[in-house]
Amino acid sequence: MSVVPSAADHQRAMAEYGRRAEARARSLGNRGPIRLGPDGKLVPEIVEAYRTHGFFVFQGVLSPEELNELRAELDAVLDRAPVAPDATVDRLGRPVIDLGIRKPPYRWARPLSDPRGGTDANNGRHPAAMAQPDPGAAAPAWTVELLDGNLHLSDACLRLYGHPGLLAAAASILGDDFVPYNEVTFVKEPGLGPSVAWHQDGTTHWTAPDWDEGAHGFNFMTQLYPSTAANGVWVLPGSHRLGKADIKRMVEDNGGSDRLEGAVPMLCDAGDTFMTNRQLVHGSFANSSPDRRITLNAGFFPRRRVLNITTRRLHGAVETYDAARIEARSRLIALAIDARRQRFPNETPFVYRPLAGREDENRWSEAARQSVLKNYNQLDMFI
Ligand SMILES: O=C(O)CCC(=O)C(=O)O
Repeated sequence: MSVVPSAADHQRAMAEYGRRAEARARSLGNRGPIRLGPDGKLVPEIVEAYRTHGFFVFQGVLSPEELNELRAELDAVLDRAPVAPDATVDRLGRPVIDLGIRKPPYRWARPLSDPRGGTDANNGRHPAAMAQPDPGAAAPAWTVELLDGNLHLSDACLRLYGHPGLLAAAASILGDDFVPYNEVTFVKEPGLGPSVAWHQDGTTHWTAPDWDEGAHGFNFMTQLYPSTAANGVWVLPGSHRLGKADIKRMVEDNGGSDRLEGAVPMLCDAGDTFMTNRQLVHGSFANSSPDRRITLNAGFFPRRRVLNITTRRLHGAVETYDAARIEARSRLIALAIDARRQRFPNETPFVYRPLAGREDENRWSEAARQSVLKNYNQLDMFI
């Protein structure tokens, strides 16, 4: 019978694991500000470091002003969440408001649990369970672990989505005609945040004859608080180039421990953004630490890996993404660029090539909030 560790024991074990890996993480040479060359694309050193390790840490992406706006809006969204999946009040005791959002924006988990590891959930893509420390008697029954649809939940998130440096990075890695995936927020409250068991993202192209290291795109993961070894996402550097990993076997070969050797934590300060290949073996541990993590994910794909591709979603539905679907979803990039232009008029806006010249059709306004933004994530595309 496995013993449930106390949160304090788990925190100690994570601190020791983190100490061993932190120096390696910092020595990889894959961190720095977004640097673009005269062609408006990432300088080759950044592209090379990203290709080698499967992630790059962009430092100083958010100004203090933008960071504060994002924190305040995310707090407001979390304050409005029902306290439990079937609750009618939020954590401030107010009646829950119906936002008219079709896809449920909140996902809950039991504190410090592993909701998916070692189960068949998500087509069994998290094959090994993580340690699930005891959160203690004072912990609430539920904690929000995920927000789905960042752009219609927070205007600050919409503006971040139009960030010229990040969009230039996307164009550099994926081509000018890159297309969107989805936008979700991972919430890891101190002493409560559940784990996300080791996995690789991507469901479609693993066995394609032309599979390559970039076949399933990447996620930007913007951090509203420092990302540490204890609360952050860990990755196996370089694993994005090696195809589908046998994660169950890796954990077995590691003596059954989820603290895989060779993995490193993605470390950064508040306001930094990771660019993380979705094929990397990655995961995060129960957050037994005293430090909160909030990550804003925004994913992007190469167009040729999406256009006219038929794929099965994690929950089983089969979909084909035609050019009209891609264009409708990509309008959110143009809308975000305009929302950002209105808020930060001194910045040079990014030009999203597939919709260049159509800026007037994609102006940000209260009318566009209703007609384009609300429920935009019904059009998310999953490969
Ligand atoms: O943020 C986390 O803890 C997990 C993120 C993750 O697994 C993902 O973005 O695919």
